[in-house]
Amino acid sequence: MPRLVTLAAAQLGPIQKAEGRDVAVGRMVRLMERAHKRGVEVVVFPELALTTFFPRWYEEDISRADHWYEHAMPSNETAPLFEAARKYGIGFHLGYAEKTPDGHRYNTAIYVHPSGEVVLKYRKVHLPGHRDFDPIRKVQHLEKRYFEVGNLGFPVIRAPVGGQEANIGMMICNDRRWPEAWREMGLQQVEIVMLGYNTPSLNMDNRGFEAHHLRVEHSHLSIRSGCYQNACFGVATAKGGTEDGHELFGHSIIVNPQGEIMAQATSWGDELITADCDLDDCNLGRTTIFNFAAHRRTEAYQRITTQTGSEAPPVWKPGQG
Ligand code: CDT
Repeated sequence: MPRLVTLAAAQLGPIQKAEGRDVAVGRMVRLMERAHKRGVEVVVFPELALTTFFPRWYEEDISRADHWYEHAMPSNETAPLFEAARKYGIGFHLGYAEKTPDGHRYNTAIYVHPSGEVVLKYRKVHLPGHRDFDPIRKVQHLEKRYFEVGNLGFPVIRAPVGGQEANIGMMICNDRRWPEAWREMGLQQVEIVMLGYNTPSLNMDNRGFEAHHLRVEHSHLSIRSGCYQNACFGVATAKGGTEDGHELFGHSIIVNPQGEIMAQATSWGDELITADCDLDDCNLGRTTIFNFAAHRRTEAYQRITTQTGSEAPPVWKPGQG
Protein backbone atom coordinates (compact mmCIF):
# COMPACT_ATOMS: atom_id res chain seq x y z
CA MET A 1 0.00 0.00 0.00
CA PRO A 2 1.54 3.35 -1.00
CA ARG A 3 1.66 6.05 1.66
CA LEU A 4 0.10 8.72 -0.51
CA VAL A 5 -0.34 12.35 0.49
CA THR A 6 -1.40 15.18 -1.78
CA LEU A 7 0.77 18.22 -1.16
CA ALA A 8 0.48 21.73 -2.58
CA ALA A 9 2.73 24.72 -2.89
CA ALA A 10 0.43 27.74 -2.56
CA GLN A 11 2.48 30.40 -4.30
CA LEU A 12 1.56 34.01 -3.59
CA GLY A 13 1.89 36.86 -6.02
CA PRO A 14 3.26 40.16 -4.75
CA ILE A 15 2.04 41.88 -1.60
CA GLN A 16 2.54 45.63 -1.74
CA LYS A 17 3.95 47.58 1.20
CA ALA A 18 0.69 49.45 1.70
CA GLU A 19 -1.47 46.31 1.71
CA GLY A 20 -2.75 44.99 5.00
CA ARG A 21 -2.77 41.42 6.27
CA ASP A 22 -6.46 41.15 5.41
CA VAL A 23 -5.56 41.26 1.69
CA ALA A 24 -2.94 38.50 1.97
CA VAL A 25 -5.07 36.34 4.28
CA GLY A 26 -8.08 36.65 1.96
CA ARG A 27 -5.98 35.45 -0.96
CA MET A 28 -4.57 32.60 1.10
CA VAL A 29 -8.02 31.43 2.18
CA ARG A 30 -9.07 31.38 -1.47
CA LEU A 31 -6.05 29.20 -2.26
CA MET A 32 -7.04 26.84 0.56
CA GLU A 33 -10.55 26.62 -0.87
CA ARG A 34 -9.11 25.71 -4.27
CA ALA A 35 -6.76 23.23 -2.61
CA HIS A 36 -9.71 21.54 -0.94
CA LYS A 37 -11.50 21.18 -4.29
CA ARG A 38 -8.39 19.50 -5.69
CA GLY A 39 -8.08 16.99 -2.85
CA VAL A 40 -5.02 18.59 -1.28
CA GLU A 41 -4.14 17.58 2.29
CA VAL A 42 -1.38 20.11 3.06
CA VAL A 43 -0.67 23.56 1.62
CA VAL A 44 2.67 25.29 1.99
CA PHE A 45 2.63 29.10 1.92
CA PRO A 46 5.79 31.23 1.39
CA GLU A 47 8.23 32.89 3.77
CA LEU A 48 6.85 36.10 5.35
CA ALA A 49 3.54 35.34 3.68
CA LEU A 50 1.44 37.94 5.46
CA THR A 51 3.28 41.09 4.36
CA THR A 52 5.53 42.46 1.69
CA PHE A 53 9.18 41.35 1.95
CA PHE A 54 9.88 44.18 4.39
CA PRO A 55 13.64 43.53 4.99
CA ARG A 56 14.24 45.49 1.79
CA TRP A 57 13.12 48.64 3.66
CA TYR A 58 15.59 50.28 6.07
CA GLU A 59 14.22 51.51 9.39
CA GLU A 60 16.67 53.31 11.66
CA ASP A 61 14.59 52.67 14.79
CA ILE A 62 13.63 49.00 14.74
CA SER A 63 10.68 49.56 17.07
CA ARG A 64 9.10 51.49 14.20
CA ALA A 65 9.10 48.20 12.25
CA ASP A 66 6.94 46.45 14.85
CA HIS A 67 3.88 46.50 12.62
CA TRP A 68 5.53 43.94 10.31
CA TYR A 69 5.63 41.31 13.06
CA GLU A 70 3.01 38.93 14.45
CA HIS A 71 2.72 39.32 18.20
CA ALA A 72 0.36 36.34 18.54
CA MET A 73 -0.44 33.32 16.37
CA PRO A 74 -3.28 33.00 15.65
CA SER A 75 -4.45 36.59 15.88
CA ASN A 76 -7.69 38.22 14.77
CA GLU A 77 -6.08 38.82 11.38
CA THR A 78 -4.72 35.30 10.87
CA ALA A 79 -7.69 33.44 12.44
CA PRO A 80 -9.36 32.93 9.00
CA LEU A 81 -6.45 30.67 7.98
CA PHE A 82 -7.00 28.46 11.02
CA GLU A 83 -10.76 28.43 10.37
CA ALA A 84 -10.19 27.43 6.73
CA ALA A 85 -7.90 24.61 7.89
CA ARG A 86 -10.67 23.27 10.14
CA LYS A 87 -13.37 23.77 7.51
CA TYR A 88 -11.47 22.04 4.70
CA GLY A 89 -9.51 19.52 6.80
CA ILE A 90 -6.23 20.86 5.41
CA GLY A 91 -2.92 21.28 7.23
CA PHE A 92 -0.93 24.39 6.38
CA HIS A 93 2.57 25.80 6.58
CA LEU A 94 2.89 29.54 7.16
CA GLY A 95 5.93 31.80 7.18
CA TYR A 96 5.74 35.06 9.16
CA ALA A 97 7.77 37.55 11.17
CA GLU A 98 7.50 36.66 14.85
CA LYS A 99 7.97 39.02 17.79
CA THR A 100 7.97 37.09 21.06
CA PRO A 101 6.43 38.45 24.30
CA ASP A 102 9.97 39.07 25.63
CA GLY A 103 10.95 41.10 22.56
CA HIS A 104 12.85 38.67 20.32
CA ARG A 105 12.35 38.82 16.57
CA TYR A 106 12.54 35.82 14.29
CA ASN A 107 11.80 34.85 10.71
CA THR A 108 9.50 31.95 11.57
CA ALA A 109 7.47 29.15 10.01
CA ILE A 110 4.84 26.91 11.56
CA TYR A 111 3.04 23.79 10.46
CA VAL A 112 -0.59 23.79 11.58
CA HIS A 113 -2.70 20.62 11.84
CA PRO A 114 -6.25 20.82 10.39
CA SER A 115 -7.50 21.05 13.98
CA GLY A 116 -5.77 24.42 14.23
CA GLU A 117 -3.05 23.18 16.58
CA VAL A 118 0.53 24.22 15.83
CA VAL A 119 2.48 20.98 15.30
CA LEU A 120 5.96 22.38 14.60
CA LYS A 121 7.73 25.72 14.70
CA TYR A 122 11.00 26.64 12.99
CA ARG A 123 13.00 29.89 13.17
CA LYS A 124 15.26 30.73 10.24
CA VAL A 125 18.92 29.93 10.89
CA HIS A 126 20.68 31.27 7.78
CA LEU A 127 19.85 34.96 7.66
CA PRO A 128 21.23 36.50 4.45
CA GLY A 129 22.07 40.13 3.86
CA HIS A 130 23.35 42.65 6.39
CA ARG A 131 22.51 44.57 9.58
CA ASP A 132 23.25 48.17 8.61
CA PHE A 133 22.30 50.29 5.62
CA ASP A 134 24.59 49.28 2.75
CA PRO A 135 25.16 52.12 0.26
CA ILE A 136 26.73 49.77 -2.32
CA ARG A 137 23.63 47.62 -2.71
CA LYS A 138 20.93 48.39 -5.28
CA VAL A 139 18.29 47.19 -2.82
CA GLN A 140 18.74 46.57 0.89
CA HIS A 141 18.41 43.07 2.35
CA LEU A 142 18.23 43.70 6.09
CA GLU A 143 17.34 40.30 7.52
CA LYS A 144 20.29 40.50 9.91
CA ARG A 145 18.82 43.75 11.25
CA TYR A 146 15.25 42.58 11.65
CA PHE A 147 15.78 39.00 12.89
CA GLU A 148 17.86 37.04 15.35
CA VAL A 149 19.35 33.71 14.28
CA GLY A 150 16.78 30.99 14.91
CA ASN A 151 17.23 29.13 18.20
CA LEU A 152 15.29 25.95 17.50
CA GLY A 153 17.79 24.08 15.31
CA PHE A 154 16.23 22.07 12.46
CA PRO A 155 13.51 20.09 14.22
CA VAL A 156 11.73 17.15 12.56
CA ILE A 157 8.59 15.62 13.97
CA ARG A 158 6.39 12.68 13.04
CA ALA A 159 2.84 13.90 12.74
CA PRO A 160 -0.37 13.26 10.82
CA VAL A 161 -0.18 14.60 7.30
CA GLY A 162 -3.42 13.93 5.48
CA GLY A 163 -4.21 10.27 6.00
CA GLN A 164 -0.58 9.36 6.78
CA GLU A 165 1.99 9.78 9.53
CA ALA A 166 4.98 11.61 8.08
CA ASN A 167 8.32 12.96 9.31
CA ILE A 168 8.13 16.68 8.58
CA GLY A 169 10.67 19.47 8.81
CA MET A 170 11.01 23.04 7.66
CA MET A 171 13.56 25.48 6.36
CA ILE A 172 13.19 29.07 5.20
CA CYS A 173 14.46 30.57 1.96
CA ASN A 174 18.24 31.03 2.19
CA ASP A 175 18.49 27.84 4.30
CA ARG A 176 17.83 25.85 1.12
CA ARG A 177 21.26 26.80 -0.21
CA TRP A 178 23.06 25.21 2.75
CA PRO A 179 23.58 21.42 2.58
CA GLU A 180 24.10 21.38 6.35
CA ALA A 181 20.44 22.37 6.86
CA TRP A 182 19.21 19.51 4.69
CA ARG A 183 21.54 16.98 6.29
CA GLU A 184 20.47 17.99 9.82
CA MET A 185 16.97 16.98 8.81
CA GLY A 186 18.06 13.99 6.72
CA LEU A 187 19.69 12.64 9.88
CA GLN A 188 16.23 12.78 11.49
CA GLN A 189 14.70 10.79 8.59
CA VAL A 190 12.72 13.74 7.31
CA GLU A 191 10.23 12.77 4.59
CA ILE A 192 8.71 16.15 3.73
CA VAL A 193 10.61 19.44 3.87
CA MET A 194 8.34 22.48 3.70
CA LEU A 195 10.03 25.70 2.70
CA GLY A 196 8.96 29.17 1.71
CA TYR A 197 11.05 31.81 -0.02
CA ASN A 198 11.24 35.40 -1.27
CA THR A 199 14.07 35.66 -3.78
CA PRO A 200 14.74 38.70 -5.97
CA SER A 201 14.99 38.03 -9.71
CA LEU A 202 18.25 39.95 -9.88
CA ASN A 203 21.38 40.00 -7.77
CA MET A 204 21.13 43.21 -5.75
CA ASP A 205 24.56 43.04 -4.10
CA ASN A 206 26.16 45.12 -6.86
CA ARG A 207 29.49 43.38 -6.25
CA GLY A 208 29.86 41.45 -9.50
CA PHE A 209 28.02 39.91 -12.42
CA GLU A 210 25.53 37.09 -11.98
CA ALA A 211 23.60 35.97 -15.09
CA HIS A 212 19.88 36.51 -14.52
CA HIS A 213 18.81 33.04 -15.67
CA LEU A 214 20.99 31.43 -13.00
CA ARG A 215 18.93 32.84 -10.13
CA VAL A 216 16.12 30.30 -10.63
CA GLU A 217 18.62 27.62 -11.61
CA HIS A 218 20.50 27.97 -8.31
CA SER A 219 17.29 27.81 -6.31
CA HIS A 220 16.10 24.65 -8.06
CA LEU A 221 19.57 23.10 -7.97
CA SER A 222 19.73 23.55 -4.20
CA ILE A 223 16.28 22.11 -3.56
CA ARG A 224 16.66 19.19 -5.96
CA SER A 225 20.03 18.18 -4.56
CA GLY A 226 18.80 18.60 -0.98
CA CYS A 227 15.88 16.25 -1.66
CA TYR A 228 18.00 13.72 -3.53
CA GLN A 229 20.85 13.61 -1.04
CA ASN A 230 18.50 13.26 1.90
CA ALA A 231 15.83 11.09 0.23
CA CYS A 232 12.90 13.37 0.98
CA PHE A 233 10.16 15.36 -0.71
CA GLY A 234 10.44 19.15 -0.83
CA VAL A 235 7.60 21.61 -1.19
CA ALA A 236 9.21 24.95 -2.03
CA THR A 237 6.86 27.89 -2.27
CA ALA A 238 7.73 31.34 -3.53
CA LYS A 239 6.35 34.78 -3.28
CA GLY A 240 6.57 36.02 -6.88
CA GLY A 241 5.98 39.13 -8.93
CA THR A 242 6.72 42.79 -8.37
CA GLU A 243 6.41 44.28 -4.89
CA ASP A 244 6.66 48.08 -5.04
CA GLY A 245 8.98 47.82 -8.05
CA HIS A 246 11.03 44.91 -6.68
CA GLU A 247 10.76 41.66 -8.60
CA LEU A 248 10.68 38.21 -6.96
CA PHE A 249 11.11 35.19 -9.21
CA GLY A 250 8.39 32.71 -8.22
CA HIS A 251 9.07 29.28 -9.79
CA SER A 252 7.70 27.28 -6.85
CA ILE A 253 8.36 23.56 -7.12
CA ILE A 254 7.53 20.22 -5.55
CA VAL A 255 10.44 17.77 -5.70
CA ASN A 256 10.61 14.01 -5.07
CA PRO A 257 13.38 12.02 -3.33
CA GLN A 258 15.05 11.35 -6.69
CA GLY A 259 15.50 15.11 -7.06
CA GLU A 260 12.91 15.32 -9.86
CA ILE A 261 10.56 18.28 -10.15
CA MET A 262 7.02 16.88 -9.87
CA ALA A 263 5.22 20.23 -10.30
CA GLN A 264 6.29 23.78 -11.05
CA ALA A 265 4.49 27.13 -10.97
CA THR A 266 4.36 28.93 -14.28
CA SER A 267 2.94 32.29 -13.17
CA TRP A 268 4.27 34.93 -10.81
CA GLY A 269 0.90 35.28 -9.13
CA ASP A 270 -1.26 33.32 -6.69
CA GLU A 271 -1.01 29.77 -7.99
CA LEU A 272 -1.58 26.33 -6.57
CA ILE A 273 0.62 23.45 -7.72
CA THR A 274 0.01 19.96 -6.40
CA ALA A 275 1.61 16.53 -6.37
CA ASP A 276 0.56 13.10 -5.14
CA CYS A 277 3.52 11.95 -3.08
CA ASP A 278 4.14 8.37 -1.96
CA LEU A 279 6.18 8.76 1.20
CA ASP A 280 7.56 5.25 0.75
CA ASP A 281 9.55 6.67 -2.18
CA CYS A 282 11.93 7.98 0.51
CA ASN A 283 12.99 4.41 1.30
CA LEU A 284 15.10 3.69 -1.79
CA GLY A 285 17.68 6.44 -1.28
CA ARG A 286 17.60 5.99 2.47
CA THR A 287 18.41 2.28 2.31
CA THR A 288 20.92 2.35 -0.55
CA ILE A 289 23.22 5.15 -1.70
CA PHE A 290 22.26 7.47 1.18
CA ASN A 291 22.11 4.82 3.89
CA PHE A 292 23.79 7.15 6.37
CA ALA A 293 24.51 4.49 9.01
CA ALA A 294 26.39 2.39 6.46
CA HIS A 295 28.27 5.07 4.55
CA ARG A 296 28.75 8.39 6.39
CA ARG A 297 32.28 9.04 7.68
CA THR A 298 31.95 11.58 10.45
CA GLU A 299 35.64 11.25 11.39
CA ALA A 300 36.43 12.98 8.06
CA TYR A 301 33.93 15.81 8.56
CA GLN A 302 35.52 17.65 11.49
CA ARG A 303 35.64 21.03 9.76
CA ILE A 304 31.89 21.06 9.20
CA THR A 305 31.10 21.92 12.82
CA THR A 306 34.41 23.33 14.07
CA GLN A 307 35.20 25.87 11.34
CA THR A 308 32.91 28.61 9.99
CA GLY A 309 34.81 30.51 7.27
CA SER A 310 36.95 28.82 4.65
CA GLU A 311 40.75 28.71 5.00
CA ALA A 312 43.34 28.82 2.23
CA PRO A 313 45.00 25.41 1.70
CA PRO A 314 48.75 24.84 2.06
CA VAL A 315 50.72 25.69 -1.07
CA TRP A 316 52.37 22.79 -2.92
CA LYS A 317 56.08 23.25 -3.65
CA PRO A 318 58.07 21.23 -6.19
CA GLY A 319 60.02 18.45 -4.55
CA GLN A 320 57.92 18.27 -1.39
CA GLY A 321 56.55 14.86 -2.43
N1 CDT B 1 14.66 35.65 1.84
C1 CDT B 1 15.87 35.15 1.51
O1 CDT B 1 16.49 34.47 2.28
N2 CDT B 1 16.35 35.47 0.28
C2 CDT B 1 17.65 35.14 -0.15
C3 CDT B 1 18.14 36.21 -1.04
C4 CDT B 1 19.55 36.40 -0.85
S1 CDT B 1 20.06 37.95 -1.45
C5 CDT B 1 20.67 38.69 -0.04
C6 CDT B 1 17.76 33.79 -0.85
O2 CDT B 1 18.70 33.07 -0.56
O3 CDT B 1 16.97 33.50 -1.73
